Amino acid sequence: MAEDLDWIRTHCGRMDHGGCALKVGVRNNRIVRVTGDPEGCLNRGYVCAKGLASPDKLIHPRRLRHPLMRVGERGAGQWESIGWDQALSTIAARFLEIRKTHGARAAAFCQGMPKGMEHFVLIRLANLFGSPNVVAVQDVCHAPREITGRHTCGFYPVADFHHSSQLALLWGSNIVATNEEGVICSQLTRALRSGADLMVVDPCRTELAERADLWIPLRPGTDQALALAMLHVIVAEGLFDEDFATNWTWGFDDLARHVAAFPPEEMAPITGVAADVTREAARRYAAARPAALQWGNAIEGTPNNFHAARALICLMAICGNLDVPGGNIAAVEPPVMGLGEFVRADRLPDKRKEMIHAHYGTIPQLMTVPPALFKRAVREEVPYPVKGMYIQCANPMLSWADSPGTRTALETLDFIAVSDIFMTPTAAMADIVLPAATQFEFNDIGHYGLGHGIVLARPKVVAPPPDCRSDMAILNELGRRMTDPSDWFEDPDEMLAAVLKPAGLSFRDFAEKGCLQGSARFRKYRDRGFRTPTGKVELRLSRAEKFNLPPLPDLGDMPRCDDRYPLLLTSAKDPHYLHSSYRWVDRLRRKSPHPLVRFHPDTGRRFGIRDEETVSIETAAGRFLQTARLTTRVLPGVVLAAHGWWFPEEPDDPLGAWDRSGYNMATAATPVGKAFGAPTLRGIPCNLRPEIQKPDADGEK
Ligand SMILES: Nc1nc2c(c(=O)[nH]1)N[C@H]1C(S)=C(S)[C@@H](COP(=O)(O)OP(=O)(O)OC[C@H]3O[C@@H](n4cnc5c(=O)[nH]c(N)nc54)[C@H](O)[C@@H]3O)O[C@H]1N2
Ligand SMILES: Nc1nc2c(c(=O)[nH]1)N[C@H]1C(S)=C(S)[C@@H](COP(=O)(O)OP(=O)(O)OC[C@H]3O[C@@H](n4cnc5c(=O)[nH]c(N)nc54)[C@H](O)[C@@H]3O)O[C@H]1N2
Ligand code: SF4
Ligand SMILES: [Mo]
Repeated sequence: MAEDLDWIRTHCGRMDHGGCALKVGVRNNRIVRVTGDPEGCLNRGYVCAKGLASPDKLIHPRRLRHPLMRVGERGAGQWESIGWDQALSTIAARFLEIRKTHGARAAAFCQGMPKGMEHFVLIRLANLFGSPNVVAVQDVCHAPREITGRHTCGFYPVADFHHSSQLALLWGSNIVATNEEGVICSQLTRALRSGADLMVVDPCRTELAERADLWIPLRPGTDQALALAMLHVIVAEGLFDEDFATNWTWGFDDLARHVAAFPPEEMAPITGVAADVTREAARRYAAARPAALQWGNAIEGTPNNFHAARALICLMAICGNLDVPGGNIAAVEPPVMGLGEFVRADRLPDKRKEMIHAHYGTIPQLMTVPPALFKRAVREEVPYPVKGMYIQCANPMLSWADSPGTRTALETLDFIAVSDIFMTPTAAMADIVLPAATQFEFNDIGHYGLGHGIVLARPKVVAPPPDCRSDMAILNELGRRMTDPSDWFEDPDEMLAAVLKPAGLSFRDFAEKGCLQGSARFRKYRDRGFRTPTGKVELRLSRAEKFNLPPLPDLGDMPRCDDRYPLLLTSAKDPHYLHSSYRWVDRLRRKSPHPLVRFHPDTGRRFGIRDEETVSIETAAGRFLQTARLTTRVLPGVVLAAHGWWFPEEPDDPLGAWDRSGYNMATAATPVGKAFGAPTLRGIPCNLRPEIQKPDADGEK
């Protein structure tokens, strides 16, 4: 009976970037029902399957409930339950010992996809401890778009779905499945209902591609080739916004000359997109004023992500879509504490010079260590040795390129502590495992630092199991033990209060409001110019020489197939999971029980593979097994595999069969891009072979 429940309003988080306002019905400290809140500022009632299933993870019988200490070999699955005091004092002692012997930078702090405030508390801990090394997946997620944006136009240009657009261009973004950065798909559907056109750039005919006015099916890993060809058309046909190009861009003529070399006809064999389709896409994008370009994560998973992001910002700029309502905007943040202040950036003034990746001359403002370069530091001591790592909200064994190399790097470290809610393949490699409290179990702030001009309240709904603690609480306690206690807080709620103080709100007031949005202001450059060295949008990067990066967006190395590896491999996120997370939540597993690799029936015929057969997907770097799903939705010649698969139900393997079906078994950690240190996750030449054995032997949970 819904009537006898206590209904609490909060926001979803930790199943993706979060964003949906939820009404959560509770009885006796148990969540009984979840519904979308019709008053939610982004979702207006929408909720997805993951959101609905999210309470199940709190009560899963195999959830981590006590701190654990390793007693056998690393990865052997032998543990002893210990108390919190012992767990925290062991971590603090080992980190202090590493700092004493090898210096603070030999201790690393690792975060997965940021889930809430814990990400910023971890950076604060690293800064106060004195280590410049926060290792994170930003090289392939977020940083290429955000930091390239800051260098090119002074801000991170996000698609504005709060105002009407004539056209939404989804570029490597499938937001009905992923809700990227909380850009809630229902916002897009509202825009489409109110008449916006839709174009989709994707090697897969997704649900949205099907609805689109134009689907541009491109070969994975070739995004900048398509963007350069579109720029070519827009310049050659004079379709750009002349006023903006003349007054507000730097290097327009250089760009114009440069893109002359990329006619659609010459790019077609690379991108697989027919020249007339490229021309039509360019004309439609240029004609729509405003157009919102929702650029997704798919453009970031290659060493060329800098070129791809640069080319797309040039498109936004010359068509007059930057910082206009319904275009790609510099979102104004609400008046909460600035990130730099919260993480105490002032305490580590030399961080930029000291970080592992500084050695490689990556792009300025990349403040997290790319995993590929971190692993080199661990294994080869380049540029210096790293000995210990604290890992939270992350599963590098599955999520970093080159899983076998990641395992070796973890084996090489002297000390590893992991905070998670479940025993993952990564947690299984730790010396100490901490049981985290999670979504619904503590007060948190969502969307802080995401650059969308919004923060969301995530008030606590139920109490965590007695021995589970939030990451914020754990880090606060570690901070007190490893750094000057006076830099820490009474409790995590005091941290949240500090963040909200400039807004003049208590957490309770904030929770009452639900969300805080910055004021909507546009064309801010008219008053103060763009925040770049030239004050303009730098189509030609004025500091390129200083950064040792190309001044104009280029092709970089395009994927090259050959007889051995004739197909191109890529992935899309599974709508029912978050990366490698939650395969153990039955309600989700039933919806997506096996790792599926999708390819065209023509490809199946060519390689002698039938639907539902087990396939070995092979690249020059390695192989993994998934179940074939033949579908005309995927372009012929493209292999769309699932990412993040392991098998928590595997009874005899403490590492959950991490090496059977994980996509990163077949990605390499070299070469990496100069700007972001990113490896190749998309557009990898590959081959397919039928395999006799089933990928998840009994297929049962
Ligand atoms: N090949 C390939 N590799 C990729 C990608 C790809 O598309 N292809 N995508 C990349 C991208 S975009 C990203 S962001 C990364 C993601 O990389 P990760 O963030 O490492 O990925 P997850 O597998 O989601 O790991 C998150 C872990 O956090 C745990 N967790 C959940 N809630 C909590 C909590 O409240 N506290 C704690 N302590 N733990 C919690 C989960 O149980 C899970 O084990 O992967 C990247 N890797
Ligand atoms: N359900 C779910 N939601 C998630 C996540 C999750 O794991 N699961 N992860 C979260 C995170 S951390 C992130 S970064 C976002 C990512 O969310 P998105 O930005 O949507 O990224 P993907 O799902 O990786 O890919 C989006 C689309 O790009 C297509 N694609 C594949 N390769 C290429 C290519 O080379 N070029 C182009 N143009 N398209 C290509 C895929 O077919 C897919 O339809 O999602 C977040 N939300
Ligand atoms: S779309 Fe994301 S924020 Fe919304 S309910 Fe689903 S998992 Fe939660
Ligand atoms: Mo991501």
